[in-house]
Amino acid sequence: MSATFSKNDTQNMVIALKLASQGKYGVKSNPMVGCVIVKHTKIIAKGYHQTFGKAHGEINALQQINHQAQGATFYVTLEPCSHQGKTPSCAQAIIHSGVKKVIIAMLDPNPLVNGKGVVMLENAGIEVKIGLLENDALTLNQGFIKYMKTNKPFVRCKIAMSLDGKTSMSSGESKWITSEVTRLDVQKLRANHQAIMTGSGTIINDNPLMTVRLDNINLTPLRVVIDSKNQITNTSLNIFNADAPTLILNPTNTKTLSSGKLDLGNVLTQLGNQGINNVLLEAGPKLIGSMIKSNLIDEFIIYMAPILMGSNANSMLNLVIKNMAHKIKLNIVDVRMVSNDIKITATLK
Ligand code: AOF
Ligand code: ZN
Repeated sequence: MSATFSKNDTQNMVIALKLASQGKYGVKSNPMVGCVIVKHTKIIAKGYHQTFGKAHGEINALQQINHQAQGATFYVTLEPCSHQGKTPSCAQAIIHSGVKKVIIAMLDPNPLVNGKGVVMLENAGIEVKIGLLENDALTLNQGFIKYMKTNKPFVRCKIAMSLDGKTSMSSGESKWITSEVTRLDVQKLRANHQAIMTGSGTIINDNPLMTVRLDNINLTPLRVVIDSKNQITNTSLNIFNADAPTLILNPTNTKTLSSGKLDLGNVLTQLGNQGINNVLLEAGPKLIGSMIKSNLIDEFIIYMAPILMGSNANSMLNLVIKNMAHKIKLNIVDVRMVSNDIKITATLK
């Protein structure tokens, strides 16, 4: 039977989730985790995981009350860790603080923890309830969860297109399809990813920077270029500037091959092994086609501008689909306006 929660419980977990999201620019491959400690219906401490390798959310909250939480209820967005990692076990710290009850949004998919944190708490006589606002917690840490379950990062594919589904003119020209406001939205999207991935075609045609350029935010996601034909030779291209690190993957410099060709699944596993949990794919129709074919895209963000680009223009996808039986089905999960453009969030069915 699933646990039941009060309105107060929900309110406290909403606060914990909001706190967690404040860690988004600092936690890198770790999960965002937030928590609140409540005594006699009053919040006595709040915390979140701020920086990769530093104190977990639970410890940041416990520190505020000198690790004294006798009889309190602890709300946390992820199961407290049972293991000694870069930092000591949070479940242990919670037990020592005298907490009476722990309410958890979701279990930790990390095999080092997965359920063991709950067992530790319960063995110490603490009441544990799991599953409050679980879907929100799952959405918050999509990248961390995907990596823990598959060793591959979560891949979000961003596309800017016209209302007739075109992404560039036949000459390659594509500046600009969407509005300036939308382009700022894309900058914010980049800031939420650890890597920005593209293909050699986009690099050669557009010479993009592929960096995050937002006021007061200093983030340098890894620029990853899939260069399956060794075409990137010009070292004065913008991606080679000092603003962010760049990784060019071609058949001569990588171990991610299968039968002599770059294997995109292996590329993602390699990125996952480097501590990258989420990737923003900003590529042309060829690479998007290959990524779809290999079933490597988790989510699309499509910005659709109120323009028509005509029949000579290139479409978002270079992938031949012969008949309707083979059409690729998507689930639209969100639609909203960004200035005059439509922003569609969709997942593969
Ligand atoms: C976090 N922050 O607030 C919580 C985490 O390498 P460590 O010692 O930092 O441990 C990382 C693991 O700890 C992480 O993969 C997750 O399973 C668990 N919980 N991690 O970074 C937190 N509560
Ligand atoms: Zn922990």
